[in-house]
Amino acid sequence: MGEKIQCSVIVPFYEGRKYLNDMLDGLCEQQLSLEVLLIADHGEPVEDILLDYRERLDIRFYEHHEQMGVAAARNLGVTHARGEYIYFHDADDYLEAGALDILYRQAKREDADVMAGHIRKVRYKRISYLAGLEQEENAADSAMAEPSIAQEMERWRFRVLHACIRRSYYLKKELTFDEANTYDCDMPVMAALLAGTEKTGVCMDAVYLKRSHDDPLHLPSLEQIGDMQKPQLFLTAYKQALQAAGEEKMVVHSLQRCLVDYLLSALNGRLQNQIANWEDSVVQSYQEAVTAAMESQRVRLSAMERRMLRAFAVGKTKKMDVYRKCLLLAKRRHGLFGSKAQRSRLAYLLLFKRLSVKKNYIVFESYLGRYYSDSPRALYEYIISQYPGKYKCIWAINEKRRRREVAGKPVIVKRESLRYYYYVARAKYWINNMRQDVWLDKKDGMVFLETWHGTPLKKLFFDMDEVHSSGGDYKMEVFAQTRKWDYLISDNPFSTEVFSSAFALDKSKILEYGYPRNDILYAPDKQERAVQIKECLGIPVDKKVILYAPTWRDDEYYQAGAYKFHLELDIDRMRREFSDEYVILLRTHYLIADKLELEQYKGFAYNGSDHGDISELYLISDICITDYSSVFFDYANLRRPTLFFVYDIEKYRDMLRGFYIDMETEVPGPLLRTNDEVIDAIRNIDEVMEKYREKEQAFYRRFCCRDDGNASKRIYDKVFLE
Ligand code: C2G
Repeated sequence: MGEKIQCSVIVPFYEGRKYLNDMLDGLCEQQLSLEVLLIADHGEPVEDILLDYRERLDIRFYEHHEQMGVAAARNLGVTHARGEYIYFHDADDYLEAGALDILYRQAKREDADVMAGHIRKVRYKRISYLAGLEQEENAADSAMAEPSIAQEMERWRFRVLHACIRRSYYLKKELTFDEANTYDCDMPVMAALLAGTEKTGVCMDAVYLKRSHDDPLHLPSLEQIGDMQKPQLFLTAYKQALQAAGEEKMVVHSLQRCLVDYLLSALNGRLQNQIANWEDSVVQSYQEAVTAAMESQRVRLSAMERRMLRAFAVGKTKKMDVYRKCLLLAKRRHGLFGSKAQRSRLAYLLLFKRLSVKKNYIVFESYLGRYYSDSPRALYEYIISQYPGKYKCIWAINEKRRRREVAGKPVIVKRESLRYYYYVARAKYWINNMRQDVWLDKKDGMVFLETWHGTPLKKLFFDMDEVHSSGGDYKMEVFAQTRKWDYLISDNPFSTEVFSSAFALDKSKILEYGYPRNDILYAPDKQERAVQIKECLGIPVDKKVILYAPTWRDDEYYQAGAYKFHLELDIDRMRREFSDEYVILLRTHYLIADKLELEQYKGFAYNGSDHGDISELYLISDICITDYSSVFFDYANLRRPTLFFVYDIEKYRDMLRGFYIDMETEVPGPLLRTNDEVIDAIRNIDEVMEKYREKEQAFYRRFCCRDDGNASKRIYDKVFLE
């Protein structure tokens, strides 16, 4: 390649192989002549990934033979760079198509020594970003007026990322990144670059996507690492940067703003290293630095922030704490005061938590209090029948009308009410099938039994590539919640493996004892029960039942916890074809907010969505149609035919979730994409059964091996008697 290199892209790499393709794909979509200097910092191997790009990119690969950090990697990159401009890129981020071209052209047009582009935060992989899944989140950001370079620097703490820096200018300034500073080596370099020239600019059209890591446990970004050295290193970098900025006021003020923001985050507990844990000498250095910064009137603060920082600067810790709490409460207003539930929470935090634990109290909860159902119900019914009067049982049931479904005479409370919080604060045992309320604290002596609610097909929590239905802190929230679990129930060896990775949970906590909710499927009187259930639902006893029980879709929702449902199954045709022999029983997932309109199919289509326990619906069904719901693992206990209506499998599997098993080859029934195929399969259900016999047998052996009708007993004995 004889042509002039316009830009040298310097990329340090340590770990996070899974992000590299996005970064390299982004670079492939730039037109300018560039060289990519990838400096491996003795972490995961990457050569195999680079091979695929050799044709399209001029990649130069360098290695450190021991881990030396980002600063050293960048310094090495600069010594090998030959381009007119140098450009620093992180290995886990990526570029919009043409972003670097735009940035470079603007730098040339303005004859800039430093031309910075626009950095946006992003949570998703490049394919999802390009498909527009984060557009809304970025809309506000795009509406922002063109900032000055100083503002852009404050926003990103003087990062050197995503800026075209004239190489001759960089070399003339004889800059190096401080290799002793693992976390904050950017600030002094950028400050020196900006202070030394007037030829700087910002180009908002050139967009760089900075990935927020949603799994700080397995793959933390540098920012997410909780190292005690960080505050000291930040301050060192700040002082170096101030020195480099010299008399350049704009740069000095922006640096001071960065210091104040850093300190506010530490004081408010948003940093990994909260200020309460800092050493005295470090606190003292910050007191001096912030006093100097506050003297400059350019740092804009709210009155409360200013008071808090002043109190900090003169060491008035108590006063500072009062201001800090006021600021926090003002922010958390919605968390603690607003509604009834929030006031109950406050009572929990301030009062109930101080009360002693009652050894015979058990709190039960299923699907956030929406149903009296599932494994908590099965365990409860086992306990009250085998140990009547031994325990005081409390059920969280939200709707009054559901209370009459509950067997025995438990205390019934509404979830998140005052009484709910009173009982969860006092009960020794909690039995829940979902993640518990994030506010709940576990005291010594309390026992949390998590039953969970299904063998997983779709990827869960720490195994999810990216989370579409929740915010960026989701995985860490899950991590904190699951630390409180003493036992987690698993239905089979497969679930045990998956749960230990998906919840990052030690296997010693997992009870692979089978599902209490499936005990009913082995009950000696299940035939009689089936007749009663049919009668209760108004289904003619002589009709066979097709159950349709699909799951929810992460990207189709109204708000958190309320999802949309679109009925793709052609009920009209089903009625025409099968109403002589069958009825259809529809059951939406508990997260679905939409109500089914079945009036026009009276006598053929029945709505089972409101029925507490789906296991009772399994009992009366002759065929089950589902999709990606864990329903089919439980239904397999009955050894009856299952059909999979998977009209959107590509989207569900590839974009939203990913699966643990291969649906094409491992499930016990056919994958059907159209209504024609569904109707055909029902018409020929015996042949379908025959065709899938071997798969069904293997599936049953693999996933139903622990269920035998006695799971409740096994679990009770372990948790309550041992
Ligand atoms: N369920 C139901 N009705 C449906 C679908 C599901 O009552 N139409 C119940 C079943 O008991 C099922 C459970 O809810 O086992 C979980 O539903 P999934 O569709 O599997 O979805 P999700 O709630 O996301 O749980 O490990 C399991 C996973 O966590 C999935």
